[in-house]
Amino acid sequence: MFTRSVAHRIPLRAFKRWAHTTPTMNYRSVTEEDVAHFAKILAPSSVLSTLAPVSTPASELSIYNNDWMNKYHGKSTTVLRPKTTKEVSEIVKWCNERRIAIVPQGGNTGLVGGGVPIIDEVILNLGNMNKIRSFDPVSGIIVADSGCVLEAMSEYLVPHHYIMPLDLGAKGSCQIGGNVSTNAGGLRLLRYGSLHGSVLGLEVVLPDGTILDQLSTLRKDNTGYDLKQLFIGAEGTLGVVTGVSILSAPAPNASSNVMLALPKYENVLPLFREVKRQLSEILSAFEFIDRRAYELAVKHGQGRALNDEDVEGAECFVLVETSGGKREHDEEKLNTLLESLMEADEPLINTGVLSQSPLQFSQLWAIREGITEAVSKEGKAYKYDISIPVASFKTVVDTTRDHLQSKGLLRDDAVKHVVGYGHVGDGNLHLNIVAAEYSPEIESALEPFVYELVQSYKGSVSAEHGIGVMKTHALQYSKNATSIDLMRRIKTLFDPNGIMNPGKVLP
Ligand code: FAD
Ligand code: 2HG
Ligand code: ZN
Repeated sequence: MFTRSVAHRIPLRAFKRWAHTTPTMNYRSVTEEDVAHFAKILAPSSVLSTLAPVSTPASELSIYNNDWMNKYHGKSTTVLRPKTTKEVSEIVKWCNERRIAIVPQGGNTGLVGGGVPIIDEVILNLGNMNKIRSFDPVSGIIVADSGCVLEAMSEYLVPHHYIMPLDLGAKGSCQIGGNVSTNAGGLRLLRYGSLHGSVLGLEVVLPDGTILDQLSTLRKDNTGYDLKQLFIGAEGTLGVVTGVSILSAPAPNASSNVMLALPKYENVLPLFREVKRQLSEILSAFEFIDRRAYELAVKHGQGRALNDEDVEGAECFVLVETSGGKREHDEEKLNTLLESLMEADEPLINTGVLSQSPLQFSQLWAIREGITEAVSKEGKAYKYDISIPVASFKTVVDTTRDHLQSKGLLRDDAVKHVVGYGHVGDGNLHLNIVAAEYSPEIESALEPFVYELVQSYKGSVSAEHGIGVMKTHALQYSKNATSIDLMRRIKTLFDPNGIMNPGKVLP
């Protein structure tokens, strides 16, 4: 059986200030009295605070105050790392009564600044809540603390022949509670669907400290409103997810992948159609990488470069994965597909590099999964995670590049690259603008330009990463006023004091 190789652990980058105007918020800062209280209800190792009586050095808080891209920075004095749901409840109740704002934080791999404070909110990091609570090998339902790291859950399932229904490049650090709270998509959505389908139940601490126990393990439950759905993708604005019940999937007996090199972007859609038609039930991923994104991945050592002759003349690449029940059957289907693609009168592909071993399988995946890391090694990334018609992926990348060129910003000391990659099967493009530095000039050239472009396709300004702090002003491009008003009323209903992750999601 093939298994995906262990993913790279994600280094959290060093602290650096970012000149960003911070809104003023009417919350009370944490005091020494609050810290003394937290120290009474939590184990000593669960309270980090620069304030007395704990007095942690500020440097120890920097990994919690700064996001993965080192783009968003908070100034929290206090990080709490509870071990139980009861502890979370007591913290939240105390904060609510005293109007202290809270940022729930998982693995801090989010790409929209949702998991770090805007000012000095308390950081409630779930990393110490990391136990699998139960697993049923018949149904495949796994119930876990929200702080379980995604990769650890996947490893737990291996001997039981199950896999998690989601997978992403950040698997070594992101937590299931963070995944649920962002409604993370990732590399398996094409096969297993979104978390709105696979999450069966949640345990959530509401903003007044009440524990909402909806940790159901039922596949079917039509008893009124499905409240858990509200927390999936709420980005910590409605409560703190402390437990997750999720349906895992039977592990495939055989997996394979192939990197296809395409002479032109226009071939992606016909190729997708043909691949779906021929592979049908064994197709498990169809990922897009444009030439520049591929080159960045290779430049920064992600995966193993393809041979020059396989890359020559390619405008873009598609990574196809198959997962099925019988190796011979799946290999036959994949080989037939490749032969028919290569032998066509007008071939849609130049070449295909088929993995021949588990190592090669993971090396091909590492090219795709490693682009995010490569981009951040290359420079400072402006990330637009958009849903648009697949046919317009290239136009959007090219139009953005042309726009930056017309502003005179496409140069080594400003915008170095404009790249596109993403999940073709889900209509999700990752448009990344890689700059030498974050600068107001580049940002104002990009926004609202990109959002208007997305709107012109009736697309979504956030396909899978969420709104966080980055896109609160852009929500209006994908949600109408009635929807935003309803969202606000739901927020007020759950969190009348507005303590839960203020400044995120809602404008
Ligand atoms: P955090 O970053 O800690 O938090 C994210 C948001 O969720 C914040 O708003 C936070 O307040 C909230 N939150 C976290 N935990 C809780 C909780 N227990 N209760 C309530 N709210 C909570 N995303 C994708 O969708 N698909 C991808 O393919 C993908 N690939 C990535 C690859 C890399 C290399 C990186 C760095 C990121 C990638 N991401 C991807 C983005 C990110 O990993 C996901 O959004 C992930 O789900 C965040 O999980 P986390 O535990 O790190 O959450
Ligand atoms: C991916 O699909 C992630 O690799 C990250 O969602 C996308 O880096 C990005 O912009
Ligand atoms: Zn993605």
